Amino acid sequence: MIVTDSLPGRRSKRALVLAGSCAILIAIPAAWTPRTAARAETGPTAWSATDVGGAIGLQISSGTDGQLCAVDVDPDGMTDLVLSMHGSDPWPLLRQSPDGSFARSYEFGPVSDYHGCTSSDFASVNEDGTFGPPDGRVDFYFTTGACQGKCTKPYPNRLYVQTPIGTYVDAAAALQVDNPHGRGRDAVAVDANADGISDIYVTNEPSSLFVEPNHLYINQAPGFVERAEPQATGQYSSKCAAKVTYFFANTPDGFVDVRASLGVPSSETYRDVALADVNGDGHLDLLAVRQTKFLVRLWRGPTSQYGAISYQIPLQQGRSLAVGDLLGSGRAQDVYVVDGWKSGSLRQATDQILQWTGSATTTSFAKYVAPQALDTGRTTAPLNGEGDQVTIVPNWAGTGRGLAVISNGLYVKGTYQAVTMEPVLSPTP
Ligand SMILES: [Ca+2]
Ligand SMILES: [Ca+2]
Ligand SMILES: [Ca+2]
Ligand SMILES: [Ca+2]
Repeated sequence: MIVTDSLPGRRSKRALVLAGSCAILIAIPAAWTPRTAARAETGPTAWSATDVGGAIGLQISSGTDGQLCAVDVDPDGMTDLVLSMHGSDPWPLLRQSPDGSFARSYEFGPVSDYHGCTSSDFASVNEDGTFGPPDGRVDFYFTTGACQGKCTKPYPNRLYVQTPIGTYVDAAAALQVDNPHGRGRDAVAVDANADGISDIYVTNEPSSLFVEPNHLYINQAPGFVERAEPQATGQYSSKCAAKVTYFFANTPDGFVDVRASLGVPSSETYRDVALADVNGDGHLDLLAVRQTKFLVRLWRGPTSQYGAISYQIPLQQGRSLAVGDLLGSGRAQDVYVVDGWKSGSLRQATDQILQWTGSATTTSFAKYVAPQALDTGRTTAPLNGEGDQVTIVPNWAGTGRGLAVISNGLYVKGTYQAVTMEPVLSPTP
């Protein structure tokens, strides 16, 4: 998953942490301000997880290997989606209506081996077709794989800059962020040099023919220049191959690996990771998905930090997690965990939704079972796809509750799910 602090209209802070294991890349602001909304004093006593994908236009079957984008493009206050189709189809822009349904309004082509998407205001399109500085309109950056690094054909990343009429023009080559032989994986929009303008950090998987490191592209508005980052770029691809997760802090001297100083053991590798204040004490906690477990490392002060596992549950084939406000408490502290398909099983393991129920001295979560993904028509396992990534759309349809959008087509096609937590009201006595 990707969390970015550099959405349009929100000035970024300088320091951030990046964590990576090939396809994991997150950025967080330096300063953390706890939200103050209170938990409802009264309310429903039970919740049910429901897949509403069919009703709202998201029940789409596709290969999905890659990170979708969730951002308000209009902007009308409702979060819109660019769905990952991997290399199956063009990636559609689906705009959210007030009733919570999504309608296709644009397609990002051509069909290519897209793996990642990140959004921010990177540039603008001038009347004469040249590119100018950021203009307040949301743009999109797509990373592209490169035939596993085994061919000489270029597979450029795309920087789709929004025009005043809501169409998009690819500026990647003109602004020098196309990286045509990089085996692109995840990317994140982040203001690395604290000038108020979104920059781009892109990760590349190692390949056999072209050895491309990761890149940090600094936005000159318009145009990008690469900033040399020995820690974060030159060595990163080989680290990715070694399946190591790093925590990079952005310092005046560049990115510095702060994993050890955070107390996180180097033996622990993550398939996905998030930093969120799940217990509401004002400090970010570390949540992670490994292949066989979901774990929480609550922040335990300046000396012990993330040094202890506070909570864990076993997984069959852990894939991804997202943190958001799924139950309408006013706090982004509910967790959706994607458990995927384990070889030998007929279907995916069941995803789980976790709600913090602990206190200042105890650590506990209420667990809710998520609906299974639909069968895809396959006659061999996995019948319902594999389980891939989860993204939480905040305040879906103005309900105050988030919508978990789950892709399931990692290596074989799967159907998107859109899971909402619905209150189960007790009958009046
Ligand atoms: Ca919108
Ligand atoms: Ca723009
Ligand atoms: Ca910048
Ligand atoms: Ca906390």
